[in-house]
Amino acid sequence: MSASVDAPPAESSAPDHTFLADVLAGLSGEPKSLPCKYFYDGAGSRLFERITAVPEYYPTRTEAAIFAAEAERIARFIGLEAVLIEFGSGNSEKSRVLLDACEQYVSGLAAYVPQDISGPFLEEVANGLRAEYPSVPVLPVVGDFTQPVPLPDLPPHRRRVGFFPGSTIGNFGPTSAAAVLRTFHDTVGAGGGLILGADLIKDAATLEAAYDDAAGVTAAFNRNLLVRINRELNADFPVEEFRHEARWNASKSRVEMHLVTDAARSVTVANRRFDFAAGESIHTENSYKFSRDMLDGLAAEAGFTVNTVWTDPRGLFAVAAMTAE
Ligand code: AVJ
Repeated sequence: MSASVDAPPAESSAPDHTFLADVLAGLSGEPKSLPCKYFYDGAGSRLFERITAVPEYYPTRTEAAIFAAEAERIARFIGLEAVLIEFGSGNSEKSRVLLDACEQYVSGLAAYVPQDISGPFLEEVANGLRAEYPSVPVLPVVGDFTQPVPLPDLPPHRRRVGFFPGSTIGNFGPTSAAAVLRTFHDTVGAGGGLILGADLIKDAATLEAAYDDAAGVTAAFNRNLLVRINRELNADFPVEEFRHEARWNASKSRVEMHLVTDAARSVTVANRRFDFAAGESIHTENSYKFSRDMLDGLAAEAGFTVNTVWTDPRGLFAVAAMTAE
């Protein structure tokens, strides 16, 4: 996926794109940008965990509340003895509520397939789940969810249901988001399902506060990308001179995160010089927000039909259940 207005370099995942090449390309662009997938080094992952606990960042806790409130209906959508495939499973925390619900309401799953890029961590998580859910075969797959991944030997003739929570889909522009869902469609096959967590459009103040919390955790998360570039790519960003900014871009339906330098300066990355004008920004992330119509459209583009959209009483966040045609 290449750079364009809808699909910023934030999404590039081609194997030949190294961290260095992506950073040099992003800083050479006009406007300057950096890929948001590089936020998640050790410190970045810990900062993201802390973001999910700040009062302004509603998505994580709201989605969890929807899963809890709708557990039975979600389990019935997954169906009898299905294979549940989580894309970008991390610690599989969000799947536990679905594993519990499937056990309680639909006599369990035929298998749970967590897919993640980190192999060693995935094995550790899988072992924990096997101990906790002895009746569920846990079949981890190492891979990047933007690429089709060969699945392990799955129980045959079972409905496959994908699980993509957390509004991770919001990091992709419209074209790439449809491509990601199309990849999921190919994995679950016709008659399969997808449970997608997506953040909803709302007032600008709520959206901007969620990405610029008063405690400064999101600011630290954003700046940590420069800390990482300094450390790993021999760069000299004066990190504290880059101001965190969160902007709701209504026409593109996304919250943008930027790092802004108020003064003109030059920065060196791996012996290459990049000049910043006063007030210039580095665009570090897009977080797209959806309406019900946008979810229907996105699903349709990828060959899915939306069955149900569950939301919270305030209508902040959506969990969509869709079926692959
Ligand atoms: C992990 C992509 C869902 O966009 O809300 C949180 C990342 N960035 N605060 C989001 C994020 C700043 C988050 N996602």
